[in-house]
Amino acid sequence: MNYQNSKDLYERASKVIPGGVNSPVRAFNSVGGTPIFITKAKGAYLWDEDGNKYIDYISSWGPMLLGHAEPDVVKAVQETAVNSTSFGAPTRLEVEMAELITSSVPGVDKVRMVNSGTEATMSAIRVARGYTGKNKIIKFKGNYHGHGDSFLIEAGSGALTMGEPSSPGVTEGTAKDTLNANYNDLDSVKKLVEANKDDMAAIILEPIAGNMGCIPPKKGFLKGLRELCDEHNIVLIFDEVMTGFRVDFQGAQKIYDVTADMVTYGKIIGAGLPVGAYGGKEEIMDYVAPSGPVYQAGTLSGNPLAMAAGFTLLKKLKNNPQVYEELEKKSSVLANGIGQILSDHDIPYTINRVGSMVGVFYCEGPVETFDDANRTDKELFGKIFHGMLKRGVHLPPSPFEAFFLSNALTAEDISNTLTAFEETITEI
Ligand code: KE4
Repeated sequence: MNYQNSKDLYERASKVIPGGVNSPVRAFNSVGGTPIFITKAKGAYLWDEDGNKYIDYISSWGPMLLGHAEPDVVKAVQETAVNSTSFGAPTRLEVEMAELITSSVPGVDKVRMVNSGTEATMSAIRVARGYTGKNKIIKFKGNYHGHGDSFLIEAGSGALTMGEPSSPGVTEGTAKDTLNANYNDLDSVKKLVEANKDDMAAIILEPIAGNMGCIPPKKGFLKGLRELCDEHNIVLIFDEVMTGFRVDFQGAQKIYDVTADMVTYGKIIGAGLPVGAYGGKEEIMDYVAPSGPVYQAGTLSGNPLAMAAGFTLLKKLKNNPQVYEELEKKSSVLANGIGQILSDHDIPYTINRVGSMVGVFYCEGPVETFDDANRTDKELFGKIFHGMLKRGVHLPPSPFEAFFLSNALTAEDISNTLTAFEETITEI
């Protein structure tokens, strides 16, 4: 494979963009080499600046559940754009989008649209603090909730691979109100709550962790958090930016039958356009300006293009529930195939999967916490990443990301992926 045009572009980019990318994980820092610059994508495929074609397992980090350039989504954006791209005034589609979300997922009586997952989570904890009058929040080591100051304390995803347990620029004042517990370890949460119970505003987590690879909640973990929050008047926030509408149309709340007090969304609800959202019980959401005192705003929140794209995708998912069964089958074939190849080559591995979120760890299992995930063989991950890339398969460029499958993948794509994986492992 020739990557020359990507290399040239990366050199130019590095002169005018920090690290040459607009989001750190795209820089290939944890796998080495030069990031691939994409020119177009269709269905399950990406094409780069050198004309190379790839089977895509990033799906734009989640949004492309039905594949890239989904015709109805593209048509909705085109038809909306001709009537202007933003008004700064309320529109019908924002009402329909909010009605669709609140009627589809548990526990969300009202929802506010924002422009990213980060905005959604930042806003959700501000509302939880305003509603409870308390300051402290608990997050979990290895969970990532975007780049809001309160979360860059031993965050997962990009911040994790940067090797910095917390980012410079986060003040002591901010950091002191964020407490870190261990994922899947209820006792670690109970200890923090006991020590801070008069000042504990919220517990926020990824109900299925996707930013330290894929790590599902252990049996009883989510239910235990729910009970702890009920006992101490703490707002339970499920960050479903990644899992929302991916693992089930009703998200992780449905799968684990635990209803949070607030839920955050992103990615799929924008179908690749900048959209985030946070919602929850009416009594909490009515604290949000202008109905309540907690301020949050956004020039482009509920933007017509983003609503057109997201609403179209969510309607398609609502009307075609078989998508989730099809994704389940494809994901299972992929995960089992990868496991078989690693087993045949006596390579220690653990594969965690929830629906179309797949985590491959190159270490013995179980992988249930951040420390477990951190045992993965990162050097081997990098070799496999590049072995697959040169064979036309673009995996997420970080051992702390999950694979994101789209339903545009065919059985042949999965088979070709497994052939590339077998060749890669044999070559290493
Ligand atoms: P954004 O601000 O990137 O839209 O969303 C932040 C966010 C919040 N919560 C969860 C559970 C998330 O996974 C994310 C963002 N996910 C990463 C991928 N793991 C985005 C990729 C990137 O940073 O470029």
